[in-house]
Amino acid sequence: MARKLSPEEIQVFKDLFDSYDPDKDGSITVEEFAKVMSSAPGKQPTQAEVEQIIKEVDLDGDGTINFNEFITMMTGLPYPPKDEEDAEYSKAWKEYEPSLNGSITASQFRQLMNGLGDPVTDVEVEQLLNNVDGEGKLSYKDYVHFMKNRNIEDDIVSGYQ
Ligand SMILES: [Ca+2]
Ligand SMILES: [Ca+2]
Repeated sequence: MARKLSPEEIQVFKDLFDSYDPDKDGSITVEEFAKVMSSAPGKQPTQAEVEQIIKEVDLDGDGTINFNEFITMMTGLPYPPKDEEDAEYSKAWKEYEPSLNGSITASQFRQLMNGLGDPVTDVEVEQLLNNVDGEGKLSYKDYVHFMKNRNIEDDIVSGYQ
């Protein structure tokens, strides 16, 4: 699992980022990047080379490097770190309820869990829906909460095996 950056490390990156971003607008343009590169010793990169670097680092495609992209470039790891579990949960949920703001029914929930290869028992569904709003529907928040608690229980159980 990716190690989280400490606040001190983030501050170091922030200072470095600021030195690339003299107008402090929160993004490094091709021009700003080229300026730093050209003040560094060694071979001067061409405009095309700088553009190429920016292109590789520019994850959101806006033509500049923001702070998150900068850290990703420096560490070689996605920043902010993605919670892979959450991504998996939301992907499965979106097949039934794309906005993440609505709710799904018990039978949709069952299908969703089957799709994850993690079927739920009737008792689990019943308990879950009883704990929720009494309308027999499940919000995204309830679902994530359930998934997290369920995995913790699984971990505890497998810890004794
Ligand atoms: Ca700037
Ligand atoms: Ca960008």
